[in-house]
Amino acid sequence: MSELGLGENDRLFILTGAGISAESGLATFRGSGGLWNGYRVEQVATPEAWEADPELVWRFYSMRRRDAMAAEPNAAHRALAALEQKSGDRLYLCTQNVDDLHERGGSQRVHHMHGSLFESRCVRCQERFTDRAFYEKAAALPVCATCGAPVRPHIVWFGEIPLNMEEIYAHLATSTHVLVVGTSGSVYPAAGFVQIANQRGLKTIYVGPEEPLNAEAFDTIFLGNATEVLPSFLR
Ligand code: BV8
Ligand code: ZN
Repeated sequence: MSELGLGENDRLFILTGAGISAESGLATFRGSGGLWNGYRVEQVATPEAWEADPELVWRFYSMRRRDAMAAEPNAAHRALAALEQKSGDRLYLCTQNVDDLHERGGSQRVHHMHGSLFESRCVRCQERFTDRAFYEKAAALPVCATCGAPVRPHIVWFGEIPLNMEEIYAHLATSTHVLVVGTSGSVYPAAGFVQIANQRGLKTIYVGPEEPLNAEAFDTIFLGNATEVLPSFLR
């Protein structure tokens, strides 16, 4: 039985946020004083921002994609991958992050509820673009090779509906434990998952260096950096 208190038949729902990538050098949303190169994330991560200035939004995500490509996964990403190895399909990893460090840290199944920096879609015919070559040449605002319409980041902006919510709720309904790592609990519906877990009597655990806004909803809080705390769950 690890510090997580997982038994043989327990099922673990994991939610991660920007904090798990902080030690890989990727800025968090609120750690940077909520500003990205002078922009509030709510200003550039909205459909209105895209309508008003698609080039600015495309540049904002191209900068974040470059940062993500230059970053390396850390011991926290690798610990969750090792936990997946041990638990198989009894572990469901949902991330709010749009970087690919969980995958590069070894996790096989990752649900990006807010989309990914490495996926874009045509605003008209919805064609998806995921190959890296697309990004290398698409410095300026790309257009769809099929229909000529603009291509947008496949990212869930504020006011948009997170991806595969029914899949997330289904896993919350069948889990016995919820582990939340490195998220301030400031954005919904992600910040509300722990309340759903409480209503179902699940064991709820938080890991991070400071209490999240929804701290009162957790049974246990391990205060510390993810790279220090998560590997201890494997022992
Ligand atoms: C929706 C992709 C309907 C973009 C993101 C008023 C009240 C309540 C809600 C609302 C409201 N007005 C509007 C809303 C809804 C809104 C919302 O919640 N707004 C907030 C600002 C109030 N939500 C939405 O619009 C969502 N859609 O509601 O649709 C719906 C609802 C239910 C069901 C169906 C439909 C869509 C929101 C998605 C927006 N996109 N990301 C991009 O990346 O550019 S959000 C983005 O910010 C993240 O993905 C994440 O979700 C969120 C918060 O970021 P965090 O990951 O928590 O990072 P943060 O910096 O905040 O915190 C970092 C944490 O790490 C800290 O706690 C820190 O202590 C910790 N940390 C630091 N170092 C470490 C560490 N932890 C561990 N180790 C370390 N070393
Ligand atoms: Zn198209």
